[in-house]
Amino acid sequence: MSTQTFVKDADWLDWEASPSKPQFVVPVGAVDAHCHVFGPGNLFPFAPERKYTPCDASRDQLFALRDFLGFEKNVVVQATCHGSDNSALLDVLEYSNDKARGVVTVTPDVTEAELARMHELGVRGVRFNYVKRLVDPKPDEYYRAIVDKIRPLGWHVVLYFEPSDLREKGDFFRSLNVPIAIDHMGRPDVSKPLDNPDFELLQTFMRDNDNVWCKVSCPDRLSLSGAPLYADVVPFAKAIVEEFPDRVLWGTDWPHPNMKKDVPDDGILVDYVPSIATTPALQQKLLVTNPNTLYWS
Ligand code: 0GY
Repeated sequence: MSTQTFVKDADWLDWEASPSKPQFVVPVGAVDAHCHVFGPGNLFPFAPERKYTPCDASRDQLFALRDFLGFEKNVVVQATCHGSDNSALLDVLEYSNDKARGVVTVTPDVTEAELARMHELGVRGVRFNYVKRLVDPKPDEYYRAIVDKIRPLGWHVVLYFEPSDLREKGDFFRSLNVPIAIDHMGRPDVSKPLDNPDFELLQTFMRDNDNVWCKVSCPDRLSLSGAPLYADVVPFAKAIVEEFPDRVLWGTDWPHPNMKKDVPDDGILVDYVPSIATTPALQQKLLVTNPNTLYWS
């Protein structure tokens, strides 16, 4: 066991320890398809190359939140503060009783044996992060080498990018030729009209590529109007849910890294779901059918 201790960033905002109980009752079998764990740092040290040092957010705290919100399962996505050391995430999978799947970060020198072990534990994807405040960009060949290694396992790529990245890298993303899941709708600027060219590019990308999925998550990161309604994000997320009902995913994003003003209440985030998936049929696809198709079949 590591005995290293970490001091969170001076401006770090801790996750909300007492979220409200959602009024929206999620359907049976619902999956929180985007969340993270942080450490605990003394067990699973943060990466030397990290760009932020968070508070701890453990496996058991994640499971407690899952149960409190009424979800059945989690998809845990590797957070950049852990670099390519996926130990904390794999520990969640190992103790989840098959109720968690994972999306890891690996380097091109990852071995077949390492990937096979991860698959066995429940990993189904790798994450490529293009957000420059979180990671230093890598050349296309770096990512392509990883894709060549994960393709035989049937995994997908989770992409976290901003609108300018889709403009620059869209052709490269298309050429990867594996399923793609986009984090947080590619971070649209919701102060712009719905029919702005950047958001239209995202929609076109999804229309042209039926292996592209989209997480309609993180209104808290995108909204200027704020909680509890996140009204300015609703039209964007709703448009994606209604046009691509079979390729949308949703997650809390707990423990909400790098929030600078306030941290969302996870119960209120769950209550946001019916405003973007407005019928029981859409809610069933978003929260149950789609994540089970991508992660448990
Ligand atoms: C998110 C968003 C953020 C952070 C990370 O891996 C990460 O560090 O994804 C962010 O700061 O926007 O999905 O958690």
